[in-house]
Amino acid sequence: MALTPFIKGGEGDLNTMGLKIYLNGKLVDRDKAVVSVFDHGLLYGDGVFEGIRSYDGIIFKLKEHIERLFQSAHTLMLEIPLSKKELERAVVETLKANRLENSYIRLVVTRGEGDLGLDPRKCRKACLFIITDKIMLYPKDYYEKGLKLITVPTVRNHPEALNPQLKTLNYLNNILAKIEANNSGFDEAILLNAQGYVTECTGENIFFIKNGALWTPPPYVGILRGITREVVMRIARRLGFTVLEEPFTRHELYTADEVFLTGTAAEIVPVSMIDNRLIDENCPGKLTARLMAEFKKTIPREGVRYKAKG
Ligand code: PXG
Repeated sequence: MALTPFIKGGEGDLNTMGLKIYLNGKLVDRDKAVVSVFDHGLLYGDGVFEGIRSYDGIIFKLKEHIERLFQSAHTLMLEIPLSKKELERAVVETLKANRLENSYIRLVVTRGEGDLGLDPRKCRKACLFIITDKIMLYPKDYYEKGLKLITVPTVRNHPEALNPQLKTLNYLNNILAKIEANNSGFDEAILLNAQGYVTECTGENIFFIKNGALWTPPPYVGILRGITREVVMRIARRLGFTVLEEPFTRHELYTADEVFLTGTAAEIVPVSMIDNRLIDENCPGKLTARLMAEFKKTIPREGVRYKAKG
């Protein structure tokens, strides 16, 4: 998890012991949802995942998340044991079993059980599980006052080493960056690539606004092609912004009019300060606030509908 969320109660079972987990075709109790210590997801981080959200009985951009999961798995030559349609149904079934209308959904596929060597050919069958839980919301303060970011020494993974476009179970690059931000007392980290260009934060994409144009780094600098990022770029174009996917350095961020981050859990969250440079004292800025409002409106329209209760 990138930023620090709060768990919202009031729905489902507050005691997570009642939670049902989808594990390899079955809905099992939380304490029965266990995987082998020989699973290569655990031994090597060999696997893929998605973090998804549902809002009032609509799974936001479910098809896009499933598509990205399949694309990450394709590059890793990891065979997902369900079709896209079956996976969609499994997500809905898990939400229904837990009677969750507003939920955080974690979809995980690991290489499965193998031996202690790293050769994936030893893993006969992938392991698939789905956790649905109460939604975790970020503190209201983040949206009203903005985040304080710091660029960290850890460099974003080089795309030719482990492409950040793959959402794999190996998140150590991001975790190191998060530790560095924590140690410095900042809310979140900005990772640069080896050439010094801005990439993204530990679990969010980054945008800035300057003279009415919206900028965000292109995927080739080394970022996850965020689904929220795509939605925000589309909304911005519709609102008449010039949207630029071009590499930029920290200087462009320091001198921006407004900066914000996007992600499934965070949605759109404004940034007030970067490396102790004040970005925007009226946080969120006018244009960020407009995008935040428009984003809220798109949520009910873009997803897979389900009935959690009854
Ligand atoms: N960059 C990185 C490195 C991410 O991990 C994003 C950008 C934003 O992508 P989406 O598609 O969400 O707009 C992410 C997403 C979690 C969690 O629980 C992480 C993400 C999303 C949801 C939950 O850690 N990261």
